[in-house]
Amino acid sequence: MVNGECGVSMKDNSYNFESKSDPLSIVDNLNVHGIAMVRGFLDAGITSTMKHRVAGWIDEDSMLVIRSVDHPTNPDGRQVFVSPDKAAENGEPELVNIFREGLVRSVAEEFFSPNDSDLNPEILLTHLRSSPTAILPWHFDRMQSLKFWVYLEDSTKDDGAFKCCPGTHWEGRYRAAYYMATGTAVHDIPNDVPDHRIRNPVTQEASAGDLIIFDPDGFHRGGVVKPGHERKVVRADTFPVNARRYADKPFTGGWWLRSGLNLSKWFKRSGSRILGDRTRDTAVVRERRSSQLSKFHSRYLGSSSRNSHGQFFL
Ligand SMILES: O=C(O)CCC(=O)C(=O)O
Ligand SMILES: [Fe+2]
Repeated sequence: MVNGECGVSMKDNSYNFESKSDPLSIVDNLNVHGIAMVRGFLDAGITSTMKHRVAGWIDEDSMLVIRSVDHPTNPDGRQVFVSPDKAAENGEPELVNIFREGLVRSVAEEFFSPNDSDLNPEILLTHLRSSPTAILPWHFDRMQSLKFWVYLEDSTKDDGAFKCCPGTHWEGRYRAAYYMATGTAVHDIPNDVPDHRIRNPVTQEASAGDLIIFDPDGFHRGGVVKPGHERKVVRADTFPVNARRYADKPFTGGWWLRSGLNLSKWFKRSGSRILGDRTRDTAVVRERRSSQLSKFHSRYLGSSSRNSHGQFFL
């Protein structure tokens, strides 16, 4: 690749994911870096309307809240899922206009084409507060998606701005695919990447109204929200239709891959590189808190047949 092409400067190892408000330029950045950034996606007026709306919706009593979820590492944080369609029926069309129409719709279509995707059926409103630990360890997501984030407030390093390692989405993809093909359930994919494996991380500071689009197959995490700081993001996750979820329904492809009939499960050593103790893969399955586990079991593995996208382990 020629120096400087695709926004990469080999000299100072900095990256530029900024994209024009154009689906093809965004998808090009996603393909190369796993992340794209559209500055000034929302104008000041809409950003301020959104801030006002979110302050109302994030309240548990709001009719639009589908469920609230504990944040795994930000104990004082608040996260609720809302339905954009219900909000529109309620005379509040902004979430639909932003996340289910226009640029976001075209990017999702262009990214997954010719496959169909389920475009942001639920929107996650997040308000994270100061905490001594980072917002999640370095990881890639177990379940495949494409994520759209809009910042409601300027977000700097001290506010815990999003971090990622550009280009690692290809590594995450093939890691996930290897585990799934050799009989591991999606919720058991070892996806937490130890810090010493992290190279060239980028902290993506952003202003209110900026849009970040990222492919969570890439290594990512949030920063540390410093005392006196907070982070407010609206996030929307798009899933390719028919992608494997955490739980496999009986007789689906994933269910057969997990069964004893999958020969790759027994012969995976022949399908992988031979490594020594000092060079082996040290990615891990994140330790699950018991409260998360019981929610997880009732939601994904229990009797409930609801095919939800909610996540307790990212
Ligand atoms: O909140 C963050 O900074 C990271 C969130 C994350 O891991 C995700 O959306 O997949
Ligand atoms: Fe994640």
